[in-house]
Amino acid sequence: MKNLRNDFPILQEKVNGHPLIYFDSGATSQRPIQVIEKISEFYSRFNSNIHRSVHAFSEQATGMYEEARQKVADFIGAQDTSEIIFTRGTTESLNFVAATWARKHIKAGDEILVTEMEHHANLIPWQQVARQNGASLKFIPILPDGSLDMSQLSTLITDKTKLVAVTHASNVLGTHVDVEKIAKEAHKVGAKIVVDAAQSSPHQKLDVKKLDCDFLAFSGHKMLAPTGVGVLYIKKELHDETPPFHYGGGMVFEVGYDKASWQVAPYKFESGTPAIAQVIGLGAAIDYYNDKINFEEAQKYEAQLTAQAIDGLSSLEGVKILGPVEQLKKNGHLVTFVVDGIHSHDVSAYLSNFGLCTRAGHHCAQPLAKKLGVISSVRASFMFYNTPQEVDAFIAMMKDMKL
Ligand code: 7TS
Repeated sequence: MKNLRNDFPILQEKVNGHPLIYFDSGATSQRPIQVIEKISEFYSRFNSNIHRSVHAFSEQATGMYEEARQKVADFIGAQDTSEIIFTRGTTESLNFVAATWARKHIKAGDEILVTEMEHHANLIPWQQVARQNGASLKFIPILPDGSLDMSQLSTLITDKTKLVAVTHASNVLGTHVDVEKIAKEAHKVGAKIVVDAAQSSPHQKLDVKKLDCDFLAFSGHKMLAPTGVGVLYIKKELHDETPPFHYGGGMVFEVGYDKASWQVAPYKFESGTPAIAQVIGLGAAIDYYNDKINFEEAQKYEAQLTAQAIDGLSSLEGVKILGPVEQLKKNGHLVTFVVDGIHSHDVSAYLSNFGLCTRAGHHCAQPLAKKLGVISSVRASFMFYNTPQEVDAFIAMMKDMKL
């Protein structure tokens, strides 16, 4: 893993004379030079709009954009490129499903099931649908150790359940969710399942066929790609029953003054000029993963860093770790904690003085924070480009802070 650091120019930066230690990849990852150069090359040599003009540049840019779609489809095991819709990110992808399939198919009296540990992006859209369509929202509870209480699943999924929306990995607790099992239960009653893969896509091999999900969302920027691009996977069988999200140029087949008809997927679901360079940058990020990252090895390595951080933090008095510690040590990529008597913002600001980036706050999961009784916490999140030496430095800083 060590050599991979050289691919990330920002990791050479210094903060107050200290080497940058970037433990905030859960918020956004860093970008390798291969992705940075691909975007620069696109604007310098190939820039053009896509799917419109027939000149050579437009055709070239269209080819590059569609090539990225193929890369994403292969990367997540989709059966067809039409299942890959480019959005602005996870938040937009989840809002997309809420505003289209869910608004159309969820009726009064129906139930939507989510977990108690969702990011706001996978909670508020369903609150809105439930309110607007007269449905109710139910929750799979978490256990005291931060794992999901799967024993409740069969009673929570009923004939009224129309949609289950779950995170694949929690951005606060790091908990991994058995999506396959939930999908199986959901499908038994004819419900659809939406997966928020924002925190899993950078760290583990996704396989939409194996997960058997109906919709899956993730963001490019958390997995080495630019901001402004994300993915919504929509299972092919649902393309006809899912209405378009936005209307306008690019997604139409024929338009009259009084009505219009749509192209087939994926174009039906992408209107207006998309984030062309960012999509191509996402393609370059996937190339990077394919060329350089073995997911199993990377996950093991990140879990070792996580275990090292957990052990170090556990040895400090007054530090409490949130989340299922044993699971995190096996396959986690983050650790979230609180320090007795010191606000998480102060902890994070202290670490920042020494060049260490963590995230502090409620991590966009306020209901979870309230449930845990911990309104604000500090999160250190790791990526394959972090090192054991950085974790040692982190623990040493924490020790000094406590003195
Ligand atoms: N879902 C999960 C599980 C997330 O972690 C995030 C972002 C989102 C959805 C939203 O993704 P976006 O790309 O649309 O913003 N999570 C975080 C985080 O944990 N810290 O900063 C952003």
